[in-house]
Amino acid sequence: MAYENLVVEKKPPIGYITVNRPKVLNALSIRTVLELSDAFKDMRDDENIRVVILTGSGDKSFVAGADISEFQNLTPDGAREYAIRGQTLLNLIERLGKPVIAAINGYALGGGCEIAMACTIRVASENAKIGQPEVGLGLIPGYGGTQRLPRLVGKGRAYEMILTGDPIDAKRAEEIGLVNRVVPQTNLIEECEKIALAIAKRAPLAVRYCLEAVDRGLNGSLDDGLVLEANLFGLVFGSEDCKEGVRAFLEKRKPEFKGR
Ligand code: CO8
Repeated sequence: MAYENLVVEKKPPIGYITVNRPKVLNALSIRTVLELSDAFKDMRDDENIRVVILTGSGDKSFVAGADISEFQNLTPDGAREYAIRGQTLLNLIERLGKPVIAAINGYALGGGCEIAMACTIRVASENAKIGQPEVGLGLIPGYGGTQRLPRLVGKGRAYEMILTGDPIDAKRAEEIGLVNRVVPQTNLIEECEKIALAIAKRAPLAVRYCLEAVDRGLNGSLDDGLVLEANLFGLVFGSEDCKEGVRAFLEKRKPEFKGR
């Protein structure tokens, strides 16, 4: 697929996806959502890519939300389709089988906050402003904000953000656990790359199973999550990488993982 609204780059082991609509602060049009789905599937299927970094172009905005200009003629049924299309993309990101790091380089509002929350790890630049402003448009969040935000920061804090619609700054986002860390904008991608490379050194299958255990575990009961963890723990013992990791430790050398 030729991308009009994205810049996609691969420097294995890292893949980079940049939403590139700076004139509208990287707002997500329908086409952008479709392009993102295609780009993420490509990253998922490329075994040389171990971690994906998602960001927005320019120094002002990560993603300023869904493209509001496309809302004008939406019917209720069309709006439902619109929300499902976005939710499908965010589920794809959350369950990619490899980590996705959101490099939040400015505004992450509405759908922008929601897409960042579907990522595995969030790093924000000092100028970031993050929020769910939908109530100010007479809407409610439609790309998973009412579900992922309370899971990340707790019900009370999520209510405050969703009901006032007011964005919070990067420092506050770090305080409440909405972002993992805040860094100067000039270092943002470099900091994300450091995290990505630290993960890329580890066993790919083990990383994948950790993602699955945490993600699926959080959506169910503790008991079910523990069963899943035990099953995946058993499964990973059948991998060559597990044998290699244990052998390398005992032989006091670095492991060479193959993703098998
Ligand atoms: N959609 C379309 N255009 C946008 C958006 C957006 N979300 N955000 C900014 N733009 C455009 C502006 O219209 C403006 O265009 P132009 O130059 O042609 O006038 C350009 O980007 C620059 O924006 P501003 O001049 O407004 O820049 P400021 O620095 O003054 O303000 C803000 C920056 C505060 C980010 C401001 O632009 C703003 O409030 N933007 C809207 C933020 C917002 O409300 N986002 C949530 C949208 S709703 C949503 O995401 C729901 C997702 C789920 C959808 C499911 C529904 C079915």
